[in-house]
Amino acid sequence: MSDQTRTNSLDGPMAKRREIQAVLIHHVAELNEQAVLALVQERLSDGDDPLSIVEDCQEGMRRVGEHYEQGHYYLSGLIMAGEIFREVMELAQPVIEAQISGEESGRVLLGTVQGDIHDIGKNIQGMLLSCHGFTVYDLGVDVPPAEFLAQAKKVKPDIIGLSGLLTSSYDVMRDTVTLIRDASVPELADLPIIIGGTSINEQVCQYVGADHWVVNSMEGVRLCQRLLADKAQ
Ligand code: B12
Repeated sequence: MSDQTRTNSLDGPMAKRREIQAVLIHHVAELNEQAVLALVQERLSDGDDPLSIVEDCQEGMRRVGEHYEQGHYYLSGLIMAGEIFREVMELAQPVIEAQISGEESGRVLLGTVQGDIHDIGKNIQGMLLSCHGFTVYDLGVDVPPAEFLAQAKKVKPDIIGLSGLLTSSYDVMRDTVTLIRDASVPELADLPIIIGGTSINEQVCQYVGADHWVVNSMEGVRLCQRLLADKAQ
């Protein structure tokens, strides 16, 4: 076999996989609901990793956002995208839950900050943490800083997770972190606070004053596991 042939034969399955992923990302970006659901169903039936399917849909959602920014989609496009993702999760979630199980571990207080109603990413993060044995206290969306503080005092979590997708959410996250840190409650003073959402980065994290940031929910799970292990030491 020539080197070229060998490369091609190795490339085959990889190239095919990349093509399948690209097609799904494209259909999500184009809001082709039926095509998305059919492809997701097909990939799940073929035994594909449900988390990788969710990541492809997440990339498709990023592109929907770009279409919206460029004026190609209106608000209805974002609403439609949200609906498609909800249906994808209806298919993927039972498979994820059947595949992953974890020992009982820490408690995470989670919510989308005030003024922001995006909850798809937060819900995925909450579901994955639950699957890995965490007890998740999900406060829902549009959660004021004072509510995070009140629930943190009540629930005594090991970790607090703030979700936010809007630029305007950064100030609310900052207010929330400040309120919790300044509350003069000893257990809350060093409590790790993680922020997550599509456009979060190191700069935002520093501005907000959070301890960690995450844009991928499996990384979120691993980070929470690490933080818990550190606490136990
Ligand atoms: C779907 C969508 C909506 C839906 C949301 C439905 C729902 N139930 O959530 C609806 C229609 C409601 C909506 C409304 C609006 N939206 Co919108 N929306 C989106 C879109 C297309 C996808 C978001 C999404 O679900 N992604 C998929 C999930 C899985 O990804 P994710 O959220 O990043 O989550 C992952 C990680 O970040 C992480 N994670 C998330 N949270 C957390 C938390 C913790 C603690 C951790 C550890 C991890 C973690 O885990 C997840 C899985 O890996 C984004 C585009 C984009 N780039 O994402 C725009 C986008 C976020 N929306 C945008 C805008 C402008 C709006 C509106 C203001 C539009 C309007 N004119 O009304 C409103 C705001 C409403 C409000 N007050 O919140 C802008 C924000 C721009 C900005 N810089 O502020 C975006 C970026 C689109 C764009 N490019 O312009 N939207």
